[in-house]
This record gives sequence, structure tokens and C-alpha cells, in this order.
Amino acid sequence: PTANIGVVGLAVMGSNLARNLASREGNTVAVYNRSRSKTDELVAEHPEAGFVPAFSYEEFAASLQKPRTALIMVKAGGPTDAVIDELMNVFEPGDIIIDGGNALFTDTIRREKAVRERGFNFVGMGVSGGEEGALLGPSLMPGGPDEAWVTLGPILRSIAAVAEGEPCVTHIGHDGAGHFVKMVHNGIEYADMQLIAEAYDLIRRATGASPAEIADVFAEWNTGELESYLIEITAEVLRQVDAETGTPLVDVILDQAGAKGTGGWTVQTAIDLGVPVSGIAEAVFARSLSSHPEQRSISGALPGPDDSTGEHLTGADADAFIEQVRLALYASKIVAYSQGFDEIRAGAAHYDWSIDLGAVSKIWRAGCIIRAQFLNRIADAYEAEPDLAVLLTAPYFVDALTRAQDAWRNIVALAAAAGIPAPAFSSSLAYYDGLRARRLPAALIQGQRDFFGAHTYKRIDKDGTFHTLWSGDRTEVEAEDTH
Ligand code: NBP
Repeated sequence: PTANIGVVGLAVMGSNLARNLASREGNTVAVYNRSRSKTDELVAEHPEAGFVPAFSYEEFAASLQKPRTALIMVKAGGPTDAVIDELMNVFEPGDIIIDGGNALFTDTIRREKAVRERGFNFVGMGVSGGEEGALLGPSLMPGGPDEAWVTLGPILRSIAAVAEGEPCVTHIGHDGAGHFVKMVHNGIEYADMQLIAEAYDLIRRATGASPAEIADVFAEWNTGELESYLIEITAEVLRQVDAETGTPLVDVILDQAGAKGTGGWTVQTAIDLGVPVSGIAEAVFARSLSSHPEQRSISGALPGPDDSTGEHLTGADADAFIEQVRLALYASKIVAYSQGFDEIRAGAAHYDWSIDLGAVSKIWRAGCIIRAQFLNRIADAYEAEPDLAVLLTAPYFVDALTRAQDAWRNIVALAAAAGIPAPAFSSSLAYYDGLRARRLPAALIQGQRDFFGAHTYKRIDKDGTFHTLWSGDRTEVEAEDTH
């Protein structure tokens, strides 16, 4: 056997990760794909990589040094289970099987248990950065046992993206922790994209600026505190002109956003854990709304303000508006990340993972889709206070929110008055005000629950659990806690 690591699944992600691995000193990479053509193609196109091709699982196992290490990059779900079964037939106890696909973390927990029972090591690893990241340096989020990390750490560090001298990989936690964190990364990505889209829409509708002019605004924003990959590519997309029609590409793209499901998983999981990730949820639902043309009343059947006839802001007024949108975007973005980290914290507590939140923010600084300057501030916040209960209460973010506050409220109010949907902006602000509120109307809800279901309530002035005899004489009695 000559290879120290192998890759199963040679579509875009697998072949690029295999090339990335092969380009690092000391690695010899075995490659296998279910249909032979992809293997032949990869090996023929990249002689420099020195791949060791295998055309059966037996050959693949025979080409790997022990303990064998195999990275699976196939379609998530059934195909992953099929490949794990095949590998367990030809591997030996102690070998390491890594799933780098976009698995649901609960599947990873199940797989780790089943694979471990047969004596193998299993590592569920989140991989972010798309095909370019896979080739040049992704952000890697491995879970799995400590023993596997000892072997894998150096290899993964060598292929990961580098941010300020540090590789974008850390051992996130046991079993499903890596895929959980990758899932939340994608949820935050949905929110970030929705917020950027709302900012673009507000600027365009309020100022009448062209997509190319708005591209300049985003390029400018990318030199400041909003600097990030998503802001950068937004400018690129807005600047693109359609070759066929000569109009901005964004104007000929059908306005229906697709989704592969990880944003939805983030929200479903948050509901199970009782974590309010409202900004991420709005982003997921905004895509759903866009994708139901049969429900959208584009014909104007639903009444409301018509901004097509209104005056556009110009000159200094337009500039001031754009700056307010920037501040609202920044504040809403802080909320989205705060909610995402809240979900990771709750997941870690529930599944008994010890996750270093500061380390998570650091490995997202390069390689992945949400890479941003801003993540350094999150790392600082957790370094100063590892047990921070709500990220946005860190002093740096409180300062930023203090600065952004008036603009944020103004933009949400203007959007509502003008009839421009800004669901993620509005919901982020509502969440923020929910956190600020001294009293929430939850007291009334608890009263309603006690009325119709005898669900009881607690009082602010004494211990115990109480129930009002609503259908009797309406006196209060002490009750058993049935919250
Ligand atoms: P795909 O998700 O399109 O999967 C195609 C690969 O799966 C091919 O190699 C295919 O083999 C193999 N495969 C299938 Br389908 N069923 C199989 C089976 N029963 N046994 C063995 N192999 C099987 O590839 P991808 O886009 O490269 O993504 C790979 C993984 O990485 C996915 O889980 C994806 O969610 C994840 N991911 C993707 C990105 C991205 O930007 N694309 C980013 C991060 C993570 P064949 O050639 O014989 O059909």
C-alpha cells in the first residue's frame, strides 16, 4: 500500500479535495468513484497529483496504509450509508472513515454509533467553501472521536484555508458536532444573503439607482466593517450585464430562490432546542415565498403603497439613506450571527459537546461562504467571556448596535410605510427589542394558557405555581407545576 489517505466520490467536491490533498507534501492519495469514468478522467487530467486509482472497494482498501483513512464525498443520505457499508466490508477495526458530505447531524450521530460498534473510527466533517474552497482551502468542521483527530489533525490543517496564519479547522466536538456547526454556518449564510438582498432592494426602490451603481455601493461597503465574501460577490453579481439582452443580469434572473435544505434544518433544529433563530427562519421562509409564484399577487390584486410612481431620493438624501441601510444591515447581521451562535451553544448543551465558540468563529474567517472580517470580533467576544450568554451583548456589539440603532429603526419603519418587504431586517429588530423588553406580553399568554388549559403560572412576587379557577369563582389556588 502506498497511499496515506483515500477519497471516495469524485464529483466536484471529492476530486477537488483529492487534488488539494495530493498537492501537500507527504500525501499520496488513493481515489475511487462508483462509476469508473470519473476516476479515469481525474487521473488523466492531473498526472501531477500522483493519484493511486482504485476500481473496486477491495483495491481501494489494499492501496491504503494502516490505519486506513478514507474521506467520503458522495451525495448525502442513502449514498453515504451505502459507501460506509462497503468500506466496513473491506476495512479493519481502527481504520478511519470520514464523511465530508452535507449530512444531517442526527444521521452522523447514528452513523458514528453504528460504525464505532464495529470497531472503526467515524468522523462527520462539515466542509464549506464550495468547489473552489475544496481545491484551494476550505473551512473544515470535523466532529468524531479524539483518537481520530490525532491522526487527522495534521492532514486537515495542511489542506484548510488559512486566516491570519491560522488554519481554518478545529476539532469541533464528538460525533455530530461538526455537521451541526456546518448546518448552523449554512443557516447564518441564508440570513446574511437575505439581509444583503433586502439592502439592495431598499436602495434600488428608494433611490432608483441601477444595479451597477448599487454594485459600487457594495464594493465600497466591502472596504469597511461589512467586509466579507458575500458582500464582495454581491457587487460582482450586480455589475454583471446579460450578454443576450444587454440589461443587468439580476433583472433577467427569475426571482425565485432555491434551497438545498440546510437552512431549513437549522430552523427545525432550533425549534426542537427552543432557540429563537428568527432571522434565519425569515431568510428560509423568504426563499419559500419567492418560490410560490401561484401565490404571489404580481397582478396587483393586493392593495398597498405603489412605489413605482413615487419620487426617488437624490443627492445627499440618497447618500444618507444608503448609509442608514448599511447600518441597518450591520445591526441585523449581528443579530443573525448572535442567533446562530446561540443555537450552537444550545446544541452543545443538549448533545453534550464541548464546543469552543471562539474557535468556531475563527475557522469561519476564511475558506467558507460566510467568511468575514467581522468574525474576528466574535472571536474576541468569546475570548473575553467564554460563557457569554448572548453574543450581541458583548461590549463591541453593544457599541455597534448603539451606533446603528436609529438608522435601523428608521429603515424598518420606512420599508413598512413604503410597502417594501424587509422580513429579515424587521424580524432582527423585533428580536433585539424582545431581548431589551423589561416585561413581555408572555404574561398575558400564560394567563390565556391557564384559562383554557389550566396550564398554571408563576408570580413575580412569590414562589410557587398558581392557577385561577376561571370557570368557578375566579379565586387563585396553588397548583402543581405543569408548565
Ligand atoms: P454530489 O452530491 O453531486 O454526489 C455525486 C457523487 O456521489 C458521485 O461521485 C456519485 O458517484 C456518488 N454516489 C452517488 Br450519487 N450514489 C452513490 C452510491 N450509492 N455509492 C457510491 N457513490 C455514490 O457531489 P458533490 O457536489 O461533489 O458533493 C459531494 C458532497 O459534498 C455532498 O454531500 C454535498 O452535499 C457536499 N458538499 C457540497 C458542496 C458544494 O459546493 N457542491 C459544498 C460542501 C459540501 P457516480 O459518479 O458513480 O454517480
